[in-house]
Amino acid sequence: MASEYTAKDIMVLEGLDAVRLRPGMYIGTTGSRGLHHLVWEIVDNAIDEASNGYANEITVTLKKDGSCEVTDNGRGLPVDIHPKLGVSAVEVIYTQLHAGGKFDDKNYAYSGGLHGVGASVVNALSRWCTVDVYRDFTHYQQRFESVEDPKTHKIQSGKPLAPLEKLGNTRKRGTCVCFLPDDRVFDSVTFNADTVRHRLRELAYLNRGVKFVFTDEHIKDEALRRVEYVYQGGLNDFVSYLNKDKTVISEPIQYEGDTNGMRIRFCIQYTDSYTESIFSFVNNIPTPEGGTHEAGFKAAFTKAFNDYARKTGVLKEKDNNLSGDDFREGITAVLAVNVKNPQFEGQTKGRLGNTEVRPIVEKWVGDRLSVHLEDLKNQSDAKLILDKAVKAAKVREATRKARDVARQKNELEAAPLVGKLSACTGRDAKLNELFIVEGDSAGGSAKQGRDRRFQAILPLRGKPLNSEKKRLDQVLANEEIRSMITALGTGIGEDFDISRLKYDKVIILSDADQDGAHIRAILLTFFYRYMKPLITEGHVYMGMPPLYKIQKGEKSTYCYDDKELAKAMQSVGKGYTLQRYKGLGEMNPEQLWETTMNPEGRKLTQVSIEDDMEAERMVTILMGDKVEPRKDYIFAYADFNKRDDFKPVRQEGGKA
Ligand code: 28F
Repeated sequence: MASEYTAKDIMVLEGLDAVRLRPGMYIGTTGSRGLHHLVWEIVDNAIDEASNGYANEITVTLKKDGSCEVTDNGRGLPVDIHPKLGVSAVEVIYTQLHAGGKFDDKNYAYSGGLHGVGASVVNALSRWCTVDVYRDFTHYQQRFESVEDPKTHKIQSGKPLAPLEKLGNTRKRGTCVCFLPDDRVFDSVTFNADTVRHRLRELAYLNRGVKFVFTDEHIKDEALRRVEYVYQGGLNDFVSYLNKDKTVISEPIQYEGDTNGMRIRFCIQYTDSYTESIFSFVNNIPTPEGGTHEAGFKAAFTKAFNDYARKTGVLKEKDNNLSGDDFREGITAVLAVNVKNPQFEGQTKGRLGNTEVRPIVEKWVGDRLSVHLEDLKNQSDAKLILDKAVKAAKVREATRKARDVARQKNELEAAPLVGKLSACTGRDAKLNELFIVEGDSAGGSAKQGRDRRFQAILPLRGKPLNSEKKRLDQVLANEEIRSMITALGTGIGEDFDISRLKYDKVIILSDADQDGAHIRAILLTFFYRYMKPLITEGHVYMGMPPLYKIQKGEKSTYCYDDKELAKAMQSVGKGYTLQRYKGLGEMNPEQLWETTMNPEGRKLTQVSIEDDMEAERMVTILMGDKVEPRKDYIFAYADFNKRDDFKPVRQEGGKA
């Protein structure tokens, strides 16, 4: 039970101007991710209050004026005066960095926030911030502003306009924080409603029974403007949501508990698919790159099922163990752990590093799974999972040769496949780029137009196999896919080893038409299912060929979308010729180099997984074998011929 906090518990460390000076240090970037971190920080404080059992409803509202309001129905921030500082606890928490007592793990055992930098960062990076506290039948309020000193033009971040005020009586309980992000700090201060909505839904799954209410005041339609997420089933409901458009073949297995100062929860359920989907979290923070908690979970899982396979005679004394891959084929799993001082690693801080976590998770999960499999009532599912794993092992054996080629275990076998590849002369994987080009004619132009020192070309003849819902042997039987695997050099699935990647950038070049979009989707599905780190580590890009060329005399301008075309037509005036490119193949090597391959002027869109859960569902719906969900999705969301469905980022100058 949380003991009572009062102002004296708050450690006071430093002012807020340091935050505005180097915002990246506190919120990562001043781009969209950093902007939304402000929301997550306040929401996490509300969630801490809910996790400690004092609140059960959290609301997030995107206001018309661009501000974001977050409320909870908890005890309300403390309002007593800090003995040393002579100001209220509210003021200390919102004006002192690292205030908020979260650093000792007395009451706030697991703080989910931006690793505890506290709400004061939000205040420091906002034009204004208003805190309302409803506590002891009294409504308190304090407002903060980041104001520019007219003389020095220096901005004082997050200054209180007045001490905490009593505004009157109330029957409400809880805390309400409303802030307007500072456009002098952020590249854009426009919140993305889908980003907020998806994250709140995820938090509702991870915080069983807590109701999350999201309102976007920019939406007119009453029905779409407000949505509630509350799941009494917790991770069970999460797995059901992830499997909504899949064919499940077993009952969910769910356990949760506390051990060694950690909270561990997991839920697994099998589907008829051939790939695995595991989503792991630490203190509610997604860890798409896995880490020690996931490693422990997988190890426990493989051991428990191998032991069970031996006990039931499915595996004989002389048989080898089945591999983790085999047991995880078709699994959808959510693993959520809460730890006191998580260390996040990796490029996007998406991997848990704490070494002590692995053995604890491995033991705890292993104990529960082995008991679960022994339990008579679970026999049928256990047998079914075993049978699926044995089949997967057989398929894996059958593809050993092809997989070895994929892993380039024997260069000899790999050779013929590489025939299609026009390799580059450079050997520096940090510099090299692989263009995967749709069609032979475009492939030919790319080969001629490229800079062969660091640009390799792999032309694809027609559409590669859609790997979703295909067995590994079918995937590896496809020549296009095999040539890609061989060219990249990393191997796939369990064998995938990013350190063997031969290129820094893998650039997909396909036409700007439906077929091109379909090829992009097929390739991204393959990478997502069999080479996911290629995406999460930021190596996959989509090339953007121009749609039009405007020519007047000697001068020609390339336009990449309709907006650029309109601007170019305006500026070039009368007497121009306009060429619309139907496909890459219409450009000669020189043009293809200039417009699409030359690092100096090309436009590339880097592929990233903003929301792992949504990516999983999208791939399942758009590429899976169920037609209904796909049709519904397309009718609901597709806007045909909308070119700016992915925004190209202009490649910085200088060599790739
Ligand atoms: C909309 C955002 O921030 N809710 C919060 C509380 C409640 C207490 C608290 C918070 C001392 C220094 C830790 C109240 N009464 N929603 C929120 N609700 N913080 S933040 O205490 C602050 C502690 O930092 C609270 C008794 N004990 C704790």
